[in-house]
Amino acid sequence: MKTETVAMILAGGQGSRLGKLTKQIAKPAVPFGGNYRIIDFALSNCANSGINDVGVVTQYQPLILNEHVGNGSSWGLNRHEGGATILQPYSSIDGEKFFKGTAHAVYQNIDFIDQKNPDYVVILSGDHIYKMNYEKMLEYHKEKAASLTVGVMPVPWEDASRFGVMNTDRADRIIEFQEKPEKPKSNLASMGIYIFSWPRLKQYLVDNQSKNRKMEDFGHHVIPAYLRNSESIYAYSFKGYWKDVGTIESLWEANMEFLDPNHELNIRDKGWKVYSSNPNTTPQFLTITSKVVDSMITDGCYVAGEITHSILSHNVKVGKNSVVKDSFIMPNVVIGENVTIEKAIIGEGAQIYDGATITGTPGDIAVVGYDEEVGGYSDEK
Ligand code: ADQ
Ligand code: ADP
Repeated sequence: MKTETVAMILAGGQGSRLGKLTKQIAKPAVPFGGNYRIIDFALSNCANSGINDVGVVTQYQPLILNEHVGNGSSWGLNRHEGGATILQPYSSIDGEKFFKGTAHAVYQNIDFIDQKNPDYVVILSGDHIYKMNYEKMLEYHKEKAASLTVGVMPVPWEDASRFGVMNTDRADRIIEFQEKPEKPKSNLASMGIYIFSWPRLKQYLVDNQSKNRKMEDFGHHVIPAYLRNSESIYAYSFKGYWKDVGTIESLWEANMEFLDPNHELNIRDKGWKVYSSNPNTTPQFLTITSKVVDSMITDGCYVAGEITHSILSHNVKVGKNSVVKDSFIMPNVVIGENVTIEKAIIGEGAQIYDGATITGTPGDIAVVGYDEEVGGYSDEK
């Protein structure tokens, strides 16, 4: 069985910068936008781009992720051959339980990829919010006869050192690359989205492993090795919304942007649907005391309080005289009566008791962790 393209979604990250929100859950499984989890964007992009063979490489706290992704049928990924396959860290190759880095994670799954015998492998991160057609990038990869194509975007100079950055020639061939440099020479950033011609990548991963050369991370090792050997590496410019929701502030901001009906991350776009798998729950119920404006209220919610410019994920309860403003409430949260929540992210399953006040500022968003309980004291962080 021959597949032209296999996608590998790297979904192992702990997301340590999300603190309390990722203690029990891997970053790609973190809820987003009421109905979704972060990884839904990469999975939907694959489905919409006609890539039906998807490996999801897990590592840290994979339970919720496994449950959520299943066989990929929610994204339409099992309609054809393939579907989504969860790839767990295992110890067979070198006795190590955890994957070391992005390239090592792919190396450990060579058998999975080879079984599909693809020409190309698309490597993606499970923690980005964006809509992108990988098919167009693949066409570009073929046109350039590249052995690697990197998805790129300019970023503000002050952020450049958080990314892999590069310089290109006039034909967009990458001639210089620095992974998260202290002094960036460019603000053209790698999105961590790669298309590799598989036989060549496999050669690098296998040969170097046997020579004991480090080939653990794409940014630190693989791209520099490709450059040293004058492989043809091209930059593919992505124009559109793309966000690494790796910090509390960026996660909050992306949810607030998601609320904006005119935002370019238009969720009602019929031409590029974002799919998810959600529990089957009751319709939302808004009581006579409720007031809801400028907000997304998901199935299973019960609202008796006042919701302004906020997202309530499924099965959230908001009691009487409680006010929720400019906030993102994750699934299964119970908010009592006389509660004030403003500029906050409330983690999945949290309990907010009567009279509590949780308020943040745009630079310092208030956070309640997964399953955390908050009593009637203020400014819980
Ligand atoms: P980072 O995002 O910092 O930089 P990294 O943390 O290594 O790169 O992880 C990339 C993705 O792979 C994340 O989604 C992470 O969760 C996942 N991951 C990492 N190791 C894994 C493993 N062993 N098993 C499974 N999943 C794993 C990268 C590039 C930069 C680029 C940015 C863009 O290295 O050059 O600029 O992405 O965000
Ligand atoms: P942040 O974006 O907050 O820095 P990431 O999601 O990028 O967090 O993860 C940080 C790094 O830690 C990643 O390279 C990931 O592979 C690694 N990592 C995550 N979980 C574990 C774990 N359980 N054991 C070892 N390394 C891990």
